Amino acid sequence: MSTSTQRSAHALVHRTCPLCEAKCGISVEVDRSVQQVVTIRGDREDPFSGGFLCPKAYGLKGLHEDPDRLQRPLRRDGSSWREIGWDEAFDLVTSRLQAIRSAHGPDAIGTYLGNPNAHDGFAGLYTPGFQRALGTRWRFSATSVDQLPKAMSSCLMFGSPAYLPVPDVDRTDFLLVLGANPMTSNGSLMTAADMPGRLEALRKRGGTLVVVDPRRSETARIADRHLAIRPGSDAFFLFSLVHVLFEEGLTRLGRLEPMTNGVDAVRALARELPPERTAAATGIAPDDVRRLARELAAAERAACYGRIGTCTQEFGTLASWLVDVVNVLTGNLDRPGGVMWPRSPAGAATDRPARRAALPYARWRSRVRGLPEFGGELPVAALSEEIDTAGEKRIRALVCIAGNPMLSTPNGARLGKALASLDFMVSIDIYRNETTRFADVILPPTGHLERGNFDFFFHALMVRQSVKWTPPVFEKPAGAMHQWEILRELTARLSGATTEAVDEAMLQHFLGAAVGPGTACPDVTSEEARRALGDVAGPERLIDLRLRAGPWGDRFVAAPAADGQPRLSLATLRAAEHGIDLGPIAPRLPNLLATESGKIELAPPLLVEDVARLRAALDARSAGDDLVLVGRRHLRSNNSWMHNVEALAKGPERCTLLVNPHDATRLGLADGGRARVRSRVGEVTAPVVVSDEIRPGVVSLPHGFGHDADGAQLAVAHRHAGVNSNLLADETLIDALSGNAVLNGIPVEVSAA
Ligand SMILES: Nc1nc2c(c(=O)[nH]1)N[C@H]1C(S)=C(S)[C@@H](COP(=O)(O)OP(=O)(O)OC[C@H]3O[C@@H](n4cnc5c(=O)[nH]c(N)nc54)[C@H](O)[C@@H]3O)O[C@H]1N2
Ligand SMILES: Nc1nc2c(c(=O)[nH]1)N[C@H]1C(S)=C(S)[C@@H](COP(=O)(O)OP(=O)(O)OC[C@H]3O[C@@H](n4cnc5c(=O)[nH]c(N)nc54)[C@H](O)[C@@H]3O)O[C@H]1N2
Ligand code: SF4
Ligand SMILES: [Mo]
Repeated sequence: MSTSTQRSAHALVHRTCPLCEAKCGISVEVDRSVQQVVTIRGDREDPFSGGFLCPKAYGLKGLHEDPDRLQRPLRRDGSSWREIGWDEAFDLVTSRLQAIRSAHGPDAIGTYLGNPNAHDGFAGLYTPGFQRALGTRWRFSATSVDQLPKAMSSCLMFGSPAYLPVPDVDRTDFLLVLGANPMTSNGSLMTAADMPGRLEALRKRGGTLVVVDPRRSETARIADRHLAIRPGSDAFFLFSLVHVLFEEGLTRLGRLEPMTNGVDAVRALARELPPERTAAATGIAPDDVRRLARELAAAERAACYGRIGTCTQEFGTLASWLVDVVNVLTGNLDRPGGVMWPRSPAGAATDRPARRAALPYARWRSRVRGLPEFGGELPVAALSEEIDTAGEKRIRALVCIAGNPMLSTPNGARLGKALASLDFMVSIDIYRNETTRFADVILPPTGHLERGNFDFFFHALMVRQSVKWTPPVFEKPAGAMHQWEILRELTARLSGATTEAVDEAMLQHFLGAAVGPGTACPDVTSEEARRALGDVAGPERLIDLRLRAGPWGDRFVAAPAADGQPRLSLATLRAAEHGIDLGPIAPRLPNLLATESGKIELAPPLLVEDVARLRAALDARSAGDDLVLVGRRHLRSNNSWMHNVEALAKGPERCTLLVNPHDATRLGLADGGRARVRSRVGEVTAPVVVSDEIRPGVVSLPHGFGHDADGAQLAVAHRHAGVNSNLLADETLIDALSGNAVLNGIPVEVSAA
């Protein structure tokens, strides 16, 4: 082939990275003649990311080329696997699930949804219908090892689990970060490409960054101040901060005042927890708390933000709530430079939410431990026991979609035995890994560059509003199926319908909410909308509909916008391949509030009651000097599943135990040696790194490793196996209110190995 024909097969396409929440624009150079990625760079013309990339984006090339990535359905027979056709796979899955359902009822089938579901917007459209077709209430997901406490506190305070306030990092003067490491994670529940650049800009404009974290994390290192808190004590710390705000007359709710209930109740609760009373439990000096309260109150615009460290702990819901209590009391909720609610271009056009009648909480409970449902899901810490505890109502089959609970959820050893005992398991996944090796059938969807995407979730969390359409980079390979097609097929078969009927029902449902009387498009009829949307079934037409009826939608009218604002439809997005800037976040209160009272509930009864549990723990916390385990993330790693890409996995060992020098001496551990870590439920051995970046009394081990399982097909990951930190996580340790697993602050014993 001559160089010119080689070049003519090259093309440059602009997309969004699907790997994490930052949603960076990527420019992918492809060689069409061989369907390969030549290179991946940051898209400098993307208005949201401006060219920023982290190293993981380049890993998309390795992911696309990975010979271990599954291309055909796999069927297990004992310990051997063979490829089967899609029809045979669907027949098998539906007949087995139906048989179990008719014999034992729909709740005999459990479902688990993992994190990548949130990054496949097309599939996400088809998941609720699939869940309805299964009819089970025994639904689990990564939510309850992640943001469940924040969803719950937001629901109680503002009326919806979707109302997650996002820090306005680009305009704030003071950012207080608890239990998050955005320099490495690139931000979470805060979609912000280039967090390093945004934090640097904050410092450059004279702003202040304070980080509260047991480890001097990559973010703490660039902060003005780092407060090395004892794990699991954020609720004490925040209560003391609130105490000082009241005590020194520093609260100023401003325009929030008339829309807020419960200020006095919070004042009364905080009265008992001055910083002097909580210092032993938190490890933070009273003067540091007082100074922080004064600075927060003095800042023109401040934002308080908490993430994984504040959620995955014993008082996760209280800590998540108190983060926003601080934002309200300092008048920083819903104002520029504080925390705000971005508008989603595919969301509701106006803020006229239905007031919440009943909380989506504890409407049913798990069978064995009685853990509460929230938002239609049960806490995943209960999954093993719901399978392995005898009883007519136990879970006998599991549908696992883009999830790796073996490495992501507590007590991996017990879960492994439970999964092995199931009557039937099916995984929808791109790998045969630590979890999917237990499945009877694995259904592999197309890879990340072979599918289109639209970021429903993350558009609603963007620190600056913007929108981008991501068509596939490569055509779907012959004989492959997208995840949305797999879910549509399963839905159809389980409900005895055709796939056409599944699509039609979805379209009607979406049309009902988008056009006609009482909607954002009152003068548009269903028929008119249908004509405009075209008759190609599938996700694209639904997204077009949502965009057109959304806040920036064209409302099915051809007239150009008079105000210079874009008028969105899928066609306008297709024409803007780098994405469209939709401006800074704007205030939305009081209209947004969906609480029964129509006000911000600063002291919801469920949370107030839970404070008794917190208070009861204070003395034990203050006395305890036991070692506890926390996690950490690495820039080149993505939870449990980007470890099979050599370009990312190579380099120094990452699955190491960080130990403070003081503890190392006490325990007889040497840097470079090995340590045995034991908890109530398990034991692992890991290489030791002695460093004062971790506070005394705390050791840190990343999660998502432990790739040495028999039956997995992960050649690269196997060479960098590491150990599964969730063999140590105890399924009985939960935030009692939400049921979220405790993954930070696990009591452990450490000794030299
Ligand atoms: N100890 C400890 N445990 C933790 C955490 C922690 O901080 N510490 N963090 C928790 C958090 S925040 C999360 S979100 C969870 C994550 O928990 P999970 O979602 O259960 O695990 P992931 O590691 O994200 O694994 C994703 C799975 O999806 C597959 N996959 C990847 N992309 C796709 C795709 O596009 N389609 C399909 N069908 N499959 C795909 C991968 O092969 C893998 O099997 O882990 C939690 N567990
Ligand atoms: N590179 C990379 N990026 C990722 C991921 C990844 O695996 N790798 N995962 C993605 C996912 S699914 C998520 S949810 C996000 C998570 O995003 P982040 O929450 O920003 O990420 P983490 O690194 O888990 O940060 C948690 C921090 O909390 C600290 N911590 C532990 N216990 C406590 C405590 O009790 N109190 C306080 N105040 N701090 C505590 C830990 O030391 C750690 O520094 O990252 C996303 N981005
Ligand atoms: S930070 Fe990295 S993984 Fe996340 S979207 Fe950007 S390039 Fe992708
Ligand atoms: Mo997560």
